[in-house]
Amino acid sequence: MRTHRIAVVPGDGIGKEVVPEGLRLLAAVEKKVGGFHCEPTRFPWGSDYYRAHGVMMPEDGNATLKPFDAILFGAVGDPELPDHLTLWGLRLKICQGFDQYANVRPTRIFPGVPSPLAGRGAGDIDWVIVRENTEGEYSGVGGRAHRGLPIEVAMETSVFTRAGVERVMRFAFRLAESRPRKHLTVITKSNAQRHGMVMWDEIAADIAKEFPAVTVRKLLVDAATTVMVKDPRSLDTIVATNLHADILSDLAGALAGSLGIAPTANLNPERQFPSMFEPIHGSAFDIMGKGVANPIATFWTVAMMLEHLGEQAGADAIMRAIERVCAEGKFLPADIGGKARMAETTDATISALG
Ligand code: GGG
Repeated sequence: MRTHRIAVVPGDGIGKEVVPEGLRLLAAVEKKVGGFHCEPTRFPWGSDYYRAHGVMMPEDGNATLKPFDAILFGAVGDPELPDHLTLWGLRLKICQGFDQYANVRPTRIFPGVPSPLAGRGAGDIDWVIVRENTEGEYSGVGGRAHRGLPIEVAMETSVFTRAGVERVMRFAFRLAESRPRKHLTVITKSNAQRHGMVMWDEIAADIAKEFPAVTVRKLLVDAATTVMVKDPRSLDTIVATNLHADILSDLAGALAGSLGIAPTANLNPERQFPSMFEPIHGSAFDIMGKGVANPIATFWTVAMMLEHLGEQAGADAIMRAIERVCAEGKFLPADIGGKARMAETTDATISALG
């Protein structure tokens, strides 16, 4: 029996609801597929922990997480606390501390899930967005001076390192090469941002020479929003900076039906540190406690985690079950046009494993 140690950080809001559903599905997959066991250890970090202890996670939290094989994360954000405090105190502390530089965000329209794009359905969107995940606009470099005075100033500096851009580009090219279309769209804004983004473009063009089988398209981030809506089939693998990819992947999720389906993997590809898996959606306090959150993003997230752990059969079983539940349509949550409660969607997905 292969055992994988999983650190579980449900975090805030509906993160505390969808993560237990993900673990419930995971236990069912283990039983069905056999041969492996994921041993979860829960950490109650997040905004409630902050209210009790003054920090989102302990100072030595990353040292505690380091020996685990993977981290399953829920969501972070609380309407009573400043967002920059909660995000930097937990999610970004883990992503940056563990050098999880490649954030992989697949998007697909599943048969049975309505897209808000008129006339579009399954097959029209099949994208993987690679988000640079440790620097760029999220480098944390900057500061404020003359606080509270009329001459107050705030600076937020984007930092692009050659090593940081090269490694995420290489990761994205490799991923594009592994997919049938072998096509990579490089998102940029080098017409306006003439330092970091120009270096980004230059590095993309250099790395492209290592991958002759991959066709490359360069697209300004603003134009990319139009292409995503009007010509979604022209896109396949997409690489973008931390902020650009954050925004584009929300749009991608919405176009594929709902952010409630979209998963993400924060990868340290060299496996020097554990990687972290989470639904893209946030804490969604507006629906917290109602039992109506969509657990499908967490199910797909668990599938990505299993794939990373080498449990491909388990990952495939989850994806097939999600597709069945969506196609059948009887137990879809409200955000994708159904009436099912969260637990009913989980029960249906567990039944669909069989
Ligand atoms: N599960 C994802 C999550 O909790 N995201 C919270 C958030 O505000 N993320 C913004 C970002 O990472 O840029």
